[in-house]
Amino acid sequence: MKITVLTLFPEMFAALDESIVGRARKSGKFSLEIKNLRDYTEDRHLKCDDYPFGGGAGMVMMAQPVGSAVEALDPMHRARRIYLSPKGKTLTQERVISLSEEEELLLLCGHYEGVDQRAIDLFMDEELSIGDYVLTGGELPAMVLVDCVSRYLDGVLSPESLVQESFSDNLLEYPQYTRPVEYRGLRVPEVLRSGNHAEIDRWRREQAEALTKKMRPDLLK
Ligand code: 9D3
Repeated sequence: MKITVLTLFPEMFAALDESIVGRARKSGKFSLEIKNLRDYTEDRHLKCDDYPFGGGAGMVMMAQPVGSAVEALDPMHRARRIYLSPKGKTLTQERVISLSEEEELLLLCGHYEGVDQRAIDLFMDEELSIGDYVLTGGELPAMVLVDCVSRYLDGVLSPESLVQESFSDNLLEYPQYTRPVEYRGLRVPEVLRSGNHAEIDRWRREQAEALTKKMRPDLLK
């Protein structure tokens, strides 16, 4: 997969050089190009935002840099073009999986009060939010999307991890422990050291059900 990101704050994306996503990129499992919208402005002073028509607080990102960037980077409209926006449909794991099957994604990050509606109408396919809370821009949501999608690309995670996830029945995960056996007086549950895998599976299932009932009863309905 190829993912292109359009943003006024490319340096924020350094987070995606690390950990599992960073490794997947370095080993060629997918490519990620972060493009600065400022490089596409035709304004003499490199301006990319302006005051809103009709008044109101804050600034609006101009249509021209967005349009020029999209036309330069995805001229044949091969990419699924997604605007990260608080008005979008909420991203779900189901949508993450379907997006991971696309060949190309182009992600537009708004900042300030958002992007001129004409750029969205003319150049975007879809709007996605990551949840009902207010952020300062679409950069963190774009990183969330890249992170979630990259887990489903071939060779990024072990197939076992994804299979286990799909068999987890919409339950929260059971508690995990590693060495040492005792930490500050708290011991690892004996069953996990018993070697009895039927017992271990049963214990984990019970823990997952109890935890889900307590913390996320909505998932059981
Ligand atoms: C005056 C109304 N504005 C402030 C409440 C609306 C507004 C504009 C731009 C609110 C937030 C933002 C910046 N957020 C995003 O670009 C964004 C976002 C989010 O804030 N929450 C969840 N998902 C997303 S995706 C993009």
